Amino acid sequence: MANLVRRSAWHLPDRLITPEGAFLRRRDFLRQLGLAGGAMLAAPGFLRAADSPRPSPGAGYPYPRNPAFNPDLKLTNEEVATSYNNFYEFSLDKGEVRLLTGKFVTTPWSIEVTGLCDNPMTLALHDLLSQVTLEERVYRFRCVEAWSMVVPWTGFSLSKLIEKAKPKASAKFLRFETANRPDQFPGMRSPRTAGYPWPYFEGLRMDEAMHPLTLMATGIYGKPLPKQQGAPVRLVVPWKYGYKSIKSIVKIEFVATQPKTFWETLAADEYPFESNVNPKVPHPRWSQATERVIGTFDRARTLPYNGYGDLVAKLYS
Ligand SMILES: Nc1nc2c(c(=O)[nH]1)N[C@H]1C(S)=C(S)[C@@H](COP(=O)(O)O)O[C@H]1N2
Ligand SMILES: [Mo]
Repeated sequence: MANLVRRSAWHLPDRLITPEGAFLRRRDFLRQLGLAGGAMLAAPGFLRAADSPRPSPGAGYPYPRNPAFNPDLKLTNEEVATSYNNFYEFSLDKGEVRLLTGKFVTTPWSIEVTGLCDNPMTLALHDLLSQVTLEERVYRFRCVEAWSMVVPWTGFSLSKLIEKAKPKASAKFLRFETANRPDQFPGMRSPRTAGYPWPYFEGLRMDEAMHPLTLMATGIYGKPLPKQQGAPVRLVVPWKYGYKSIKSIVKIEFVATQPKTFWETLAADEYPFESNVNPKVPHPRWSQATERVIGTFDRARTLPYNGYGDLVAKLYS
């Protein structure tokens, strides 16, 4: 069984292959979620476990790793992952981003949850974090530019926050927004990018947002998120191209119709709303069949849904 999986679906360099143990633990996880056999549940089992209060954002690291999430994948070197960033509010140059974050203030921080819901709220991040349980998950992350990494995120399922807000039946999508701080984000003022449609915004369907894989991340490599990675809280949607994983979120709005996104506004034919990782659909200007695994000399085959098809393909059938 594991062999079959390796040969047919997981054409990755040896050390990126999910060993059998991890694969089986993952099946257990799917069963827990009720995803293995059929029905897609909105608020599955493990979410209920998430009730013990936790202290402020900086505290508690590292949080326990959830063994269901491919824990045996070889992690991208931390120094590599945290110095190679797409965060256009700072720079177009991935290596430069982290050097330009000096003025960015990430505490205190609050998130406004608004729109079509019965319980709109503006929550201080430390209050929100006292109401959820953080855990660590190792995810593959695939940028549309055909590079990828494997990193341990710390966070909680976005569904927990959505449930608190009590969305109305008319809420079919979520719209996310990054902080709007030209004084702290040099890319919002620099000639090449000042004209972009700031602040950065993204969107998900409600079922995508409720999916247990969809993570609100507050940490990486067992530490609070560094600024260049989207501190203090960002989205991670591992089966979609990286730009869907919006950083430094200040606002989440429930809306009835599909919202526009930052990248769609800039180039709709290149960055459509859905943007699921798909090796068979090339970007108009390059192939998506393979990816450069940063921090290594490997090129890996890109997997449909970035390897999460068993968990998410049903959303698109
Ligand atoms: N606010 C904001 N969020 C963003 C971006 C950005 O420029 N601004 N870039 C996106 C892109 S293209 C990618 S690949 C990921 C990169 O995340 P990382 O730097 O943590 O690897 O962030 C995404 N989220
Ligand atoms: Mo990206």
